[in-house]
Amino acid sequence: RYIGQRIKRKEDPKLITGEGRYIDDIEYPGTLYLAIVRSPIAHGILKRVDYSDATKLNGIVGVISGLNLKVENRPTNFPMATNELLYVGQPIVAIVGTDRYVVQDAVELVQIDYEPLSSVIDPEIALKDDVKAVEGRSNIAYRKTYSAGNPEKALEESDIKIEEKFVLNRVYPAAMEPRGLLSIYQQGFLTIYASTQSPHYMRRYLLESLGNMIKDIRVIQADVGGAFGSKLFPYPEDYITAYASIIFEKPIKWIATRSEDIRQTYHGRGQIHKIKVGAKKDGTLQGIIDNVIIDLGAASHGYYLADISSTMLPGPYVIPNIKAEVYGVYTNKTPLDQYRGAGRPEATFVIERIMDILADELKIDEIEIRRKNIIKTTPYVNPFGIKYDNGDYTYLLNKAEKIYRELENKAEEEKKKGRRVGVGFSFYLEENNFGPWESASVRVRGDGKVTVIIGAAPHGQGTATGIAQIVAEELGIDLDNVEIIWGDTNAIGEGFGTYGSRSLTLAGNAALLAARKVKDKAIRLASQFMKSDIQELKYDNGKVINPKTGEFMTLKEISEKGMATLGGVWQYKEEPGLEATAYFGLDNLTFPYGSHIAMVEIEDTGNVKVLEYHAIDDIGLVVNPMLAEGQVMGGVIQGFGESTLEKITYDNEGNLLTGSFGDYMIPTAVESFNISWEYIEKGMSEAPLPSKGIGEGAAIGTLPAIARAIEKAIGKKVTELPVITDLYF
Ligand code: MCN
Ligand code: MO
Repeated sequence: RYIGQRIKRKEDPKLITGEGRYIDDIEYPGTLYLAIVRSPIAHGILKRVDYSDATKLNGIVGVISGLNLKVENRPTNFPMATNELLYVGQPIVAIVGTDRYVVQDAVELVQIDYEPLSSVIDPEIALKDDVKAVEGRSNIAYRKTYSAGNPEKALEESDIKIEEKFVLNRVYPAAMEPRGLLSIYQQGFLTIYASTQSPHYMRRYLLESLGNMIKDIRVIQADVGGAFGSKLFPYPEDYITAYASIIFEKPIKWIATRSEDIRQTYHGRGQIHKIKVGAKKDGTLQGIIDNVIIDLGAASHGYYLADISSTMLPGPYVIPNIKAEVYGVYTNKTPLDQYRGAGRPEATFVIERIMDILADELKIDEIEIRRKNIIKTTPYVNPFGIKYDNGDYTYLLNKAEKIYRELENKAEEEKKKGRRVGVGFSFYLEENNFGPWESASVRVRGDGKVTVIIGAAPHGQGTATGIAQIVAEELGIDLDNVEIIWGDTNAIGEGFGTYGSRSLTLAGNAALLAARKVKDKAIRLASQFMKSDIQELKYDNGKVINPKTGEFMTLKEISEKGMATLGGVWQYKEEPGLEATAYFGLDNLTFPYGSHIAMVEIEDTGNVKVLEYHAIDDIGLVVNPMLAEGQVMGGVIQGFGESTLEKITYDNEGNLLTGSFGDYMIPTAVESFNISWEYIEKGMSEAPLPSKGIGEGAAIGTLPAIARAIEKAIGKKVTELPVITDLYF
């Protein structure tokens, strides 16, 4: 049996022996390189572009400017600015040449004349809508109200009211590998190798814009050095490079430099929540009113993140009266999009901060206040109509409380010694498995081994191993006889990719259903080969057997028999081919939950040192606890960075001040710490294989736990991420 086992990743031998092939490792004969001339200012009118000097350089093949394509919710000029410049770094011109250095040199020689306009950087100023971020448009790009019950009245009737402003600053989804692609044009066909989370999305998007210029596009995902939500949707550079390769009929590569990547990869978070909360003396929540501002940057496509944050704001608590007023504002900054957790970290940070602050105000224990408000039975429909599937939240809360109390006792001892120590607790409930469905094909090869092709596109999670476990177990064959293929639009018709912690559950269940179809097919074929009645046969551990006679055929034998006859005829009634494709979608998202407990020390330098860290999750059935644990570890460290170090900072003119790893800090091995993880399996999902996702949970649960731990260690209220501890000294 494989499900539930801690099995090492099948993906790793290649990667740890240096056999991985990331975009920039892929060499194709005759490849040209592309570099981009970008807007030097945050807002202005483009007057003149002069690239005559640039084209004189030896090795320059051509220039592309003025490319405009219609793509929903993207900047008015997309993928290139043709009149209005909307943010620093917006592409204006692309230069194509024979090597990567000459195109960079050429970029320096391009002259851009522009007339500056006032820019809008602060999202709260943007909301006033005096100065426009985009000429002729309201800064309010998105507006929505979510409302349930009567929050105004509930607040009035409350014993206690609090008002707070919570800020989650913008962050950079710092993947080890910057973005990039190689686009190869041949006789009307485009083959694109990309560092992406979804080859199928990329193909669909590019076909929509460039489809009339070519016959078809095949997108192949190279090995990907991290993505964290930022490589899901195609970027301007993807359109420009694909277009350039069509125009010049050449293979063309574009790879972001690190500073390009920090500036131009869509940033995450960027939300402000101004909340009013009412509660009874005993801590029972009465009502919440939240004014949500999301800093969209120069394009509106990130608005959906505010929807997720707002509708998940109630979290695991009963709050009948609640309202969220959502404002998505344009600013003259890099556009915003999803980053690991995509809206749920923001929601969880806000509701958990509310719990802790209320507890302090009312002098109630922080676990007690949660227990009082937590949802007691599931399924549960939250006030905004989101249906939480199932779980035993109180059980997990009680389990986590034990760890919390222990750490509290330890912290008391340390404090007596004069150390600045604090323990933080968070409870999170999230939604995942986004995207309508996923596809998988299971094929038994002629030699009896099994190939599984999935539409999901894992890129570091190890999901291929998890799915191999599912298929090997279902077919009753050795794990070594199952290989997973992914990341190629030619290998499987349609699919979605890897995001929203969906791959194990959606692609895994599709693979499970496809494997079941293959088993049925094996029985039907075997019945013909063995000349026995279908009813007499059953599938058992990689074989089709006739229990009466003891006769059997292995999958390998069935497959071989279907392939063997050279020059023969197909004399059977059943179609040949031991393969099947299945699609799987859930009619409701899945809702995992968990708790994080952190004990930190604030050192005299202001440095936040994590002394102990514990996480408990319920994600339904866990297929591979080692992989799930790996996700939690990565997510916690990332969440720690977001809570204490990472902040995308612009000056008032819209220049990025944190444009390198010298200024933008991410956690390294030095800041990392031990994490202990456990799981319970009480909230099974409604899928045949009843799992939920774990890819983002830790990035959600960490923020409020760390924030609270710091708050307790320094004795000052925390309302903003990252927490800059120096400010409190
Ligand atoms: N798993 C399991 N049992 C479950 C659920 C998952 O054993 N019930 C295992 C899976 O086999 C897989 C891993 O846990 O190895 C995560 O699976 P899942 O929760 O389905 O998430 P996805 O595979 O869809 O991964 C996406 C998720 C997201 S949305 C972001 S953002 C993120 C994350 O994964 N980006 C990552 N983790 C990342 N990890 C790496 N290394 N790189 C990224 O870019
Ligand atoms: Mo994601």
